[in-house]
Amino acid sequence: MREISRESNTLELIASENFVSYPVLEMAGGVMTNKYAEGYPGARYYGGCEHVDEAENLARERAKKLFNCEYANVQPHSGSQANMAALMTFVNVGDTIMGLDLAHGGHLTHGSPVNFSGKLYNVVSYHVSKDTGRVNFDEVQKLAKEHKPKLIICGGSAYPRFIEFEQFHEIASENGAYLMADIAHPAGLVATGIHPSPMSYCDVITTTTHKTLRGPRGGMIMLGKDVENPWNIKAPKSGRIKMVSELLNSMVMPGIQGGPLMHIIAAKAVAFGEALKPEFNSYAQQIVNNAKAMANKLLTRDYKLVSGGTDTHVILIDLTNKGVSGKAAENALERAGITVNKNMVPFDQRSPFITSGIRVGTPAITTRGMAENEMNQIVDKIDQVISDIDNDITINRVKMEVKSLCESFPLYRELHD
Ligand code: DSN
Repeated sequence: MREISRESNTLELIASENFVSYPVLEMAGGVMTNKYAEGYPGARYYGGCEHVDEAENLARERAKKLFNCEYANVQPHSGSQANMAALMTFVNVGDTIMGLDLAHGGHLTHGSPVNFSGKLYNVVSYHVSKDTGRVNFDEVQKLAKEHKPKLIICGGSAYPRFIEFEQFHEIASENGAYLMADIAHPAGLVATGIHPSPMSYCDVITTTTHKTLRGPRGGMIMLGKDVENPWNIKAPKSGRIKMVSELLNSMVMPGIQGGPLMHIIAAKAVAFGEALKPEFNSYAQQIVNNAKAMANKLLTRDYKLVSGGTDTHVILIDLTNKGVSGKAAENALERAGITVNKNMVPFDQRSPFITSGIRVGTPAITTRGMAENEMNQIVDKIDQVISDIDNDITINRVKMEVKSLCESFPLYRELHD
């Protein structure tokens, strides 16, 4: 109950979070949590799988329709595990991969030295340009030519602009590299056509199922087109060359996972069904409208935004000119009932534990029904806290205002009835 109260009475601006619908919440908390189902529908290592088979087939079919792709594996427990299975399918330990530096908006699994991806592979990181805050394609081209990576990852966790699939595809093709897209952040925008689709440009696509897609927290792997594997790996009995989808399936299970989380897979099926409805298009468009409204208002208050704005749900604010660290801003805003995360900005002089920036996002507040008018009010509140960061009176006043705003946009009425 304390967590429901926290979620209900605060403004959730963490770009990677969202509020699932009540049916998704019910399914995620349902009895399928009890069921073991190692294997895939129709080929399990356990009896009693008829209902979970139906759920997994439904999730797969809906995912394929949503993203217009030929293959979807809905078993990865998280985005990190989707990335691990994709990388371990396409590249061998010791091979060279390229990804966006974590400190420039990438993700841990895109080659950070503290992650499996940085430990198993030879990582060459690319960056954003200092002047534009967008991917520096001159550098990507130069590094790809010099290091001849086996695979390039595009996408990230704090990149406010559309992922440039076409430009990455050109560079990957010219240099003989596979291209993997991690669309965890904009997946809901991709599914609705607001963000370009990676399907015709990338060899493999991974995502999470929450964030802008508004499903339960989990992962997924997709192929725009399933093809015979280029490594000539054959099926043991028939000698037939296996499809890439078969290699991905066996890398997810038994390669890196055992029993899939069937309650979460069933909840993914429910969420994908919701995302296929026309209302979801309006929701996804409003996420972006809200982020743009928030970005514009922040600019009028002299906040510096990495890349100058946003195309998506993410805004990365560089607080250097405000003389406040990301950590101090996150703490003060949290005390005022506004939840954000501290985030490094490109070329940050501070450590990841302090940072010079904060990342904000609009998926969750958009789910509550908030629109442009509320975005302006929220920026006012953020600004009041950051401009008067040591003043408890200001922080407590904003906290009361936040609670009152939240009460006008109730969350999970079903849990209060
Ligand atoms: N940790 C997620 C995020 O906040 O963006 C990505 O995995």
